[in-house]
Amino acid sequence: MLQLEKSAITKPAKSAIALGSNLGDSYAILEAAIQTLAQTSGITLQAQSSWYKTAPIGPPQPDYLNGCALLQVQLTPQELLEVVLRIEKQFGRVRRERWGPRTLDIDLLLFDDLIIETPNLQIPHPHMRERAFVLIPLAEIAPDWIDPVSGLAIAQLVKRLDCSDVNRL
Ligand code: PH2
Ligand code: MG
Ligand code: MG
Repeated sequence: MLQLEKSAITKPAKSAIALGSNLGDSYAILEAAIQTLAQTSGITLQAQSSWYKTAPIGPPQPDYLNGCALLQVQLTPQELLEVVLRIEKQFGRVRRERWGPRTLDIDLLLFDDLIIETPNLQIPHPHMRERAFVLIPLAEIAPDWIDPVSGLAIAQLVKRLDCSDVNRL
C-alpha cells in the first residue's frame, strides 16, 4: 500500500509566534532559536521582525529583547507547541516564577484563523492584544492579519497601545 507521510498530505498552515529573552546573551539566543525553528522539519520561516528592547512587564527584572516571526507549518498547533517547548528547553529555559526572567520564551500567537481554548494552549495568545512588545514586531511582518477574536487587524490593535517602552534595537 502507498504510504504517505502525514506532512505530505496536510495543507500548510500559517502561524505567528513571539520570541523574548532577558537572561544571557539574548540577541545570540534569539537568533539561534530562529535558525533552529527554520531548520525544523515541517516548518518554513517566512518572515522575521526586527528585535526590540522592551521594558519588562511583571516583576522587576532586566529589559527584554522581543521579536516575532511568521512560519509556514505542516504541523498541528499541538505539534508546533511541542517544537517550541523543546527549543525553549534546548536554550536553557528553566520555569520558575510566572512572568519572571527567562533565557528564551516562545509563544504561539496566531494559527490560521483558528480559536483554540485548551488547558495547555490558547490561540490567539490571550494577552497579545494588550502587549506592545508583541504587537509592534508583529505589525512589522503581519499588519493585515485579522485577530479572529476581536475581528481587528494587527495594525489596528497596535494603535490602541502605548508604544513608548518598545524600541527597535
Ligand atoms: N514576557 C513575559 C512577562 N513580561 N515583558 C517584556 N517586555 N517582554 C516579554 O517577552 C515578557 C515580559 C512573560 O512571557
Ligand atoms: Mg510569554
Ligand atoms: Mg511562554
